[in-house]
Amino acid sequence: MLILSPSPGIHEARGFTLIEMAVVLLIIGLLIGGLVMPLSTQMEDRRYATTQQLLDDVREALTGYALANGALPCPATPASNGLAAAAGGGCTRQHGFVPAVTLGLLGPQNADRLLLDAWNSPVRYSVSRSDNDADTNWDFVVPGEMRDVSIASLAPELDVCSTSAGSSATACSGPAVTLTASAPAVVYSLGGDWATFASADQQENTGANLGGGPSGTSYPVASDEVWVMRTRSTAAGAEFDDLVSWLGANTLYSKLVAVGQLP
Ligand SMILES: [Ca+2]
Ligand SMILES: [Ca+2]
Ligand SMILES: [Ca+2]
Ligand SMILES: [Ca+2]
Repeated sequence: MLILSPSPGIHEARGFTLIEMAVVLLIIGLLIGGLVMPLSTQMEDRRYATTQQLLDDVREALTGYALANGALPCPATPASNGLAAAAGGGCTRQHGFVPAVTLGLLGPQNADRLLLDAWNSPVRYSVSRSDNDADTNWDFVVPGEMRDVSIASLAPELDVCSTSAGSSATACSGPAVTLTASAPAVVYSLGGDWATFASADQQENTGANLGGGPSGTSYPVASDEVWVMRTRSTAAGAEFDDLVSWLGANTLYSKLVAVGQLP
């Protein structure tokens, strides 16, 4: 005789209870939420990491250029076709852009031949204008000047602080907030909010404008010798997503000595 109805034991083992279904749906919901919701955050993280790597590459290229030439390159301008903007072998431009063509750096460029960060904004580059032997040639950007002045007398003056509070045009407010007070060069990105850069700390990294290139764009650049670098924040009034990197003077000296560019 056929038994058409399942035994009570099999019937109880079938399917999911409502509570089990609710737990499964909850887990799926959390997984989807975890993947979808912070997608913009993940993309921003990636842009930040990509730009950090780009700044590292630029620093390495700057160091290599100094090893070969005994000086750092002058910054580029929107009108210099990606080349170091130097007139007659000198350099009188403190704030500008990475001279990507001079450095042979590959990467996306805009219509003004400026190397772009992950937010399609040009990577900024500033140099020391220290002239300790007072011959009107800036010591770090004119070939032979570092050697002429000698290590003991070289005095790069660029500062990076962890806050803009209390800073002057030439220094951070004190040692506790000073990341460096003697950088020969600073390389920086204004991050995703490069067009607005709200907050005092981000405004510390701008202050002037530089244009004159084929695109007609006028770009905000630094205006003095002080920058701010700190952790990212989206807090209203305290926004910060800039990336500021610098060459270490002593690292540069030791490498230049090793290849005979400095005695
Ligand atoms: Ca000099
Ligand atoms: Ca200074
Ligand atoms: Ca920014
Ligand atoms: Ca500043």
